[in-house]
Amino acid sequence: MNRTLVILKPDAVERGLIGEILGRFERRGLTIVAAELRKVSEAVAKAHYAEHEERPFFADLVAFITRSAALVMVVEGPADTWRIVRSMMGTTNPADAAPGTIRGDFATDLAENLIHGSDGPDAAAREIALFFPGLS
Ligand code: 3AN
Repeated sequence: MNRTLVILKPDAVERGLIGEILGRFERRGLTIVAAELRKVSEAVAKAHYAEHEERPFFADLVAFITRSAALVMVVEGPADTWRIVRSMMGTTNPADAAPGTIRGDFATDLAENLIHGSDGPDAAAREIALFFPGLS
């Protein structure tokens, strides 16, 4: 089996979109193997977004992901789960996201774009270990 990390960001939780988004993953045939509604700490947020440390939007990114509870979860499928999730998310900028994708259906803003999904197998392993260190 193959796993990836998904975060329903604070805007998704605030807007009451958890059920809508989880339902899409379930209907697609993916399994939620771990999930927790939690306020992400600043330290974990900075580690998670370390690749963006030098970017001008880094401080805003950390402030956004830590502002209220997020639903952090591990999603499992038979293969290439990270790619399935990323295609369901839509492009980073919702202005380019196709209708039928999560961002294409529910987001308009580049910062408040509802969802994070690991962008490859290495990132998935690193991010699962960061957010769910006890998960076997
Ligand atoms: P994705 O979330 O699609 O994996 P990343 O990892 O490139 O995209 O970016 C992480 C987050 O940083 C995005 N979800 C978005 O909220 C924010 N972000 C990316 N690029 C920009 C930008 N040019 N200006 C503001 N925020 C950005």
